[in-house]
Amino acid sequence: MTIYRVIDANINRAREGIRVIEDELRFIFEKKELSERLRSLRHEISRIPSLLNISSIKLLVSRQSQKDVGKKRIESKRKNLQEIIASNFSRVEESIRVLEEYSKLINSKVTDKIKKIRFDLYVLQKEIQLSIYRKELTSKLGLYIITDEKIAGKSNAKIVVEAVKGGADTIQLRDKTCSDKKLCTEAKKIRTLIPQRILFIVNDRVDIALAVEADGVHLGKDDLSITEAREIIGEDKIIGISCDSVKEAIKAEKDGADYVALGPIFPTTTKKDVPYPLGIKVIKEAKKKISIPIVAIGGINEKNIGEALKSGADSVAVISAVLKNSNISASVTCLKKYFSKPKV
Ligand code: TZP
Ligand code: MG
Repeated sequence: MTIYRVIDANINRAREGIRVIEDELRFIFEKKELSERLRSLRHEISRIPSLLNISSIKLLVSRQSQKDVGKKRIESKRKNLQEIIASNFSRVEESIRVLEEYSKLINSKVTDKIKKIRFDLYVLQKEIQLSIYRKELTSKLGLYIITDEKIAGKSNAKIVVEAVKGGADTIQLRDKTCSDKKLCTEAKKIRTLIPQRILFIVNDRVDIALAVEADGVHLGKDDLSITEAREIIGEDKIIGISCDSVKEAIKAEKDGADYVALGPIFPTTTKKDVPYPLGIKVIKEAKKKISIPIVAIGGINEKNIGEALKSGADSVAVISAVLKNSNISASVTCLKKYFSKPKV
């Protein structure tokens, strides 16, 4: 039957498309759970012919690749990894729709099962593409400067202007004493001072991060949970979380955090309610167990930043070593030298 040829082509197209996405998630983005969910959908697709009572031999017999009139069509170009995923999802969803339609001619009871696969794919596509979008954002965390008006003896806005000038990659607005009204006004102003290439994170306050269109929020132990914050802030924003052990970092990744701030690595006087310094070894241990970025924090300065980065920290967050210097911009530039140029 000629429709077997259509079924064979679309089963192959769907499985191959899923494999492309699966491998990108598995080997490039290291998203184990998402890649496994795709794998199980791929297996469901492989079972469609048998649900339609078509043997693999019959499908092979129907195959006529040599005389396929579409075989010489030129493949489209891809700009980046996200585009590879998007176009392969379209390809897979289209194939499933074709299978769905043709299954109506063979056994309409199977049609509903195929339709369910298509809807599972839509859900998974959204989750995968947004999670990769956030992964790409967090790959830019780099030198992470946190504001503190008391330590700097300057306004948050002034700190931000100098940090931007010095070459900060991420700026976090952290002010635990300000009123809501003032904090929101300040955050709005700061949003205008931070160019798009630099990440802007708001500490503690999911509502304010959302209101000022920051890139994300940073949570601690007394703040909303990751799940609660995600519901409010949405899937296109970063959620970072403070952790003081490898165990906490593993849990944070499972709960859906986009990065962890791990520390204090070295002695610090900036934050009082923190445990004894964890030392460099915690970065090495966490690196083996989690795949989201690790931001080393606590007592980082020019003398130890190199060691933190060499131990596997993807980013380094600094308060006093930068803000205590009257020339914030110069001290940011000095720390920035320890970050190698991004790999192309
Ligand atoms: N979380 C863990 S240590 C710390 C925070 C916010 C303070 C980091 O400040 P400093 O001055 O860079 O040690
Ligand atoms: Mg907090």
